Amino acid sequence: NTQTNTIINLLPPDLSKDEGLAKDVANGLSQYPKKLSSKFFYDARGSQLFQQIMELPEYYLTELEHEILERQRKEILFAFGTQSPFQLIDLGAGDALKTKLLIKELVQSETDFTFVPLDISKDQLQELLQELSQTYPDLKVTGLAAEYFQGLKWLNEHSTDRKLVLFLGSNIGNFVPSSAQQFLCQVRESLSPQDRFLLGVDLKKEPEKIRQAYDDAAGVTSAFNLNLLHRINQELQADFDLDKFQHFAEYDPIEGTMRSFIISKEDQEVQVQALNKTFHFDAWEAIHTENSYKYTLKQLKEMALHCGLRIEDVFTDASHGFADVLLKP
Ligand code: AVJ
Repeated sequence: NTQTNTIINLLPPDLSKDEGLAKDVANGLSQYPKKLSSKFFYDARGSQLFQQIMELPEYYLTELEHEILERQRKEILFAFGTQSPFQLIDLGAGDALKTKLLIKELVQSETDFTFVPLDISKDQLQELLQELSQTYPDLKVTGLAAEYFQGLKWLNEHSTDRKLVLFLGSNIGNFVPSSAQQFLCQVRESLSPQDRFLLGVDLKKEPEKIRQAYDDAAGVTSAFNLNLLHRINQELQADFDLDKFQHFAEYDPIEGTMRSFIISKEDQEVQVQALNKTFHFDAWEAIHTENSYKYTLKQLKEMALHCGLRIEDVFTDASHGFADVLLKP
């Protein structure tokens, strides 16, 4: 069976993130409308800023999902059924803040399981393993440095344990609906009949509440968004003047799309040395940097059904603003 208390690295050694960023910048800033991918938010500084976002009063998502996992963790684990040894697989684990609520419950009830945090950041995994070994010396942990489906495939080849796959925090919201659909179907492909998938989704709600979660009064989300330009300055030797750009966030209640932008406050040119390119920005031209999709349970049910996944249970907070949905192949 799978080795524990170690990190298994499935990422190619030269998976240079810079190359990914360079490509994204070269393509995204030559198009109209301009765009950059939200997956590049998370350098060291960006990850720190995201931690701060999760503590903001406006960013309700974390609090609501925390409430769900805090109050209903027993029910969630009971619905899955923890009698036989299983793997608790956390896709994009990060600091596993919410997963730790489940881990705590499982450890207290002396359940036999292996925690498998999966992330593309080896540093994050290292830190998480370190911390968990101190809190729970007997916990079995296998860190997987991998892309989502590469990791799931590897686990299927190396273990016969049942699986509870987690994709929490409304991370699915960053996918446009067609990609979210594809993602669900790919997860479905990796599941055996006894396995389950717990998906965290932010639900449609009062539009102004959603908008403010992405445009907080303290300006942390603005700093998080603009950090993308800072990162491009650092890693691709660009000369973005952050004072000449501003954060803008709008919610489209029909599509359920929270969109974030970086707006050029004036007509300007920016040089990116590593690309040997200059990009022109018109006054008030926008760069689209992120989508955070919001769903209804009905929409989610249909997307799941399309891939042969059924909703076994829905766990929501008291305000029905967020849901952790237990899906069954
Ligand atoms: C980490 C993708 C769930 O979209 O709500 C927070 C990222 N962006 N504030 C989200 C984010 C701006 C977040 N996810």
